[in-house]
Amino acid sequence: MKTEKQSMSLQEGQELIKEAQRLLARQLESSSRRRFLRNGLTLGGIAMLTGCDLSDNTHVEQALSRISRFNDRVQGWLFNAEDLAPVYPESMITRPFPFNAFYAEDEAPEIDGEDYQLEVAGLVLHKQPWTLPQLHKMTQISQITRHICVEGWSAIGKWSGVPFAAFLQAIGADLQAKYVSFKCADDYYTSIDMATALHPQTIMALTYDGQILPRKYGYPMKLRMPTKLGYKNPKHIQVIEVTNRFPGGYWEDQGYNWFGGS
Ligand SMILES: Nc1nc2c(c(=O)[nH]1)N[C@H]1C(S)=C(S)[C@@H](COP(=O)(O)O)O[C@H]1N2
Ligand SMILES: [Mo]
Repeated sequence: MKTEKQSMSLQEGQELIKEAQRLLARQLESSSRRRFLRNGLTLGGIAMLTGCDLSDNTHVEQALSRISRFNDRVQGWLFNAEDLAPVYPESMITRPFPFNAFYAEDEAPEIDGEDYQLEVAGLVLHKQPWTLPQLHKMTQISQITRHICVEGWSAIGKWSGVPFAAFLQAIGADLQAKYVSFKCADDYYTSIDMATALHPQTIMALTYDGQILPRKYGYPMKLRMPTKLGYKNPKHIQVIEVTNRFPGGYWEDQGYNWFGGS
């Protein structure tokens, strides 16, 4: 029996693929991933991956979001916990380092460091909140890495803080869990895969360029991950949760690719 999908003309099919590729190109910012999809996708491939009818726009959107989740899995497989992001000399630090958020710089949250309590939740043994002095007492590391924003700029900066793997150990996190999610003092939230959480260059940054993390860059604490794009690096973190339930994110829920590797 002839289904509607099979009766789509070759030209319609090609149009659909072009539309899919345009949407994907917008959605997936990493050029290597884009190449993988550009070369790898055919209409049959899309239908097979998603198991869904591609004859209207809603279905295309749904298919694309499922492809993006498929792409998350591919990025997860390709991610090597031992591969380090490039590091740079002090002389290459970008000054001034750009500010970015979904609001203007003077609207950045104002957080009182004395009252600050970092909540930990989910699959962790020790749920006591953390104060700022407690975080500063832990062993700190420093790194100069490149931050890449999908809005078309990148900049080299120097952050120091607590290796996130050490913090996860300290709170007795279930390191087999799939996700770590972050809620911030603004409306922003995000989540990452456990492999990236445990990556040696993933740090809870408490300083920027030798100074206490300035308000605009995420005071009192941000997660700095040179292996992820800018929009996945949460500033002003208030709650950290270890979970197996997919948490999504502020930009990710609007179509940005969830894995967001750089
Ligand atoms: N809490 C919070 N974190 C955030 C954002 C935000 O709007 N709110 N924007 C993200 C984006 S898109 C970028 S590029 C970086 C910018 O960080 P910077 O101001 O330190 O350069 O923060 C990321 N983390
Ligand atoms: Mo960004």
